[in-house]
Amino acid sequence: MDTDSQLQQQQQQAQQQRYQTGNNTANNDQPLPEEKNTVTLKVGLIGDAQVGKTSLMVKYVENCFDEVYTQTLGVNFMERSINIKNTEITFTIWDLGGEAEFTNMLPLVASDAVAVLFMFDLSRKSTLNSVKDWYRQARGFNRTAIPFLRFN
Ligand SMILES: Nc1nc2c(ncn2[C@@H]2O[C@H](COP(=O)(O)OP(=O)(O)OP(=O)(O)O)[C@@H](O)[C@H]2O)c(=O)[nH]1
Ligand SMILES: [Mg+2]
Repeated sequence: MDTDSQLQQQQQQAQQQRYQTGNNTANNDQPLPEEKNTVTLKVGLIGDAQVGKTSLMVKYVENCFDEVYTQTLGVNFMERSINIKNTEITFTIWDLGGEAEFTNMLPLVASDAVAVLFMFDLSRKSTLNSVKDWYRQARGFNRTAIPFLRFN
């Protein structure tokens, strides 16, 4: 047997072995599984007390609603992930208690957020008036977040 034939025979044997062992990736015949992208987006919820910030967050993350009011003392935090095509998007939601005493924690909620929801209660005009002030203060800590106005 000449050298060319020997070489061909060796190649065929190696190929056959790869099929038998299921290892057919040596020559990149099979595509590798696609890597999953992950993105984390921070969203802030800001507005006067009792406008429904925590309720909105809990509804979005746990799909439940509680009629009993529990005041947020400081900052609440929840997260929810969704998949779009090959990307896992995790929303981290930061919810600031609306009483004036918690305003010093506004930087925690506003900084690095990609979006801020300014919320008010349609049945209380004062909560809409406050939005201007919340917006002004939040902008002081974050000039790039996309602002949304939402009422309940
Ligand atoms: N009718 C009605 N009630 C709501 C709605 N959203 C929330 N509530 C009620 O309003 C009250 C206050 O809701 P919260 O979500 O706790 O308000 P919050 O803005 O987080 O209040 P703080 O934590 O004090 O800042 C609760 O009794 C809720 O059940 C809504 O869309 N409609
Ligand atoms: Mg709350």
